[in-house]
Amino acid sequence: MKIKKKGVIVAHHGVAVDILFESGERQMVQVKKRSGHVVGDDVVVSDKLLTRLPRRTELCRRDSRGSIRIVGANLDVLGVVVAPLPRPPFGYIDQAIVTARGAALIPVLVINKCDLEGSEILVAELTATYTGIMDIFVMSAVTGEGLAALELFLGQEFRSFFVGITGVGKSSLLNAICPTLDLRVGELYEAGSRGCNTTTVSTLHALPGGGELVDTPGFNEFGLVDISPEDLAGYFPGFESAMAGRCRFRDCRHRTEPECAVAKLVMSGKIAKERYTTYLEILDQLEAGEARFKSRR
Ligand SMILES: Nc1nc2c(ncn2[C@@H]2O[C@H](COP(=O)(O)OP(=O)(O)OP(=O)(O)O)[C@@H](O)[C@H]2O)c(=O)[nH]1
Ligand SMILES: [Mg+2]
Repeated sequence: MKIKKKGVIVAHHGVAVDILFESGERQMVQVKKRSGHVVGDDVVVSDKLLTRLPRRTELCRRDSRGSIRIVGANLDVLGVVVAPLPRPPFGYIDQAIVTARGAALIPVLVINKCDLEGSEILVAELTATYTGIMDIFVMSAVTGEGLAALELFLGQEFRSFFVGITGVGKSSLLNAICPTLDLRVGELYEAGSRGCNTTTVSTLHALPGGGELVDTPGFNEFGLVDISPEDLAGYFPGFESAMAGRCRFRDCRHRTEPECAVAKLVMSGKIAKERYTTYLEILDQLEAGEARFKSRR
């Protein structure tokens, strides 16, 4: 009888996946180039034949070419890592939060490099916008400031996934939490530098204080997948209070439609004007993507 072993994919190297079995043993198993397996996938291996088990959650994004990429499976938390340098592109944090909520993951914001001069400005900006919307961790992978609070949070048996543009310090943070890992980190970031990816493969690691964390290659685009323009407001950070209210039209996109619950809250100041403006810009992008998709069919 063939022996079946259950494990989890801890890294994907194109034509092979690295599997950690329940016994603690590890094995590389060959897979087809576009097998569709991702880090976090539960698998059963029998005689080098790999079967993927159903996913509990799935994190996807749309890249700059418009293609959908599944980036992780069976996750609980999406940690959006930002830094004063390099700064997050416009809409990045909001798109990440919308994606996390759409995929039933808990979003958290990690503001790294708080040791850098001038970082207070970014911290003040982001805490003003996102306090009450998600947990915010202000920290430095270099000095260790704020690390204990993040470790405590991640240690709740969560499987967490860090995203953020290249150079914000995702691998440095994981190294600070697990000093034995020694992941490769990039050169010191300088303003205006091209910012090539240092991390090229997503890898899953067990943390000493409990929980697991996936380090990922930085990506600049966090295009939304499976979120329709009508659904966007329901996931949009800062619009939580509007969701109890009802718009006149069920497919209201909250632009200029009459009797719109979101517009009323913007008028009364319960939704910040800046939040509403950002929502409209992301809605524009989503509608443009929808139009492109329709014209291709
Ligand atoms: N001052 C300061 N520098 C940091 C901190 N964290 C990381 N860095 C530096 O930022 C640069 C990039 O760090 P990485 O950890 O490689 O960044 P990354 O997000 O993993 O980048 P990719 O793998 O390319 O996506 C390195 O030179 C780090 O030393 C921090 O808290 N403070
Ligand atoms: Mg890295």
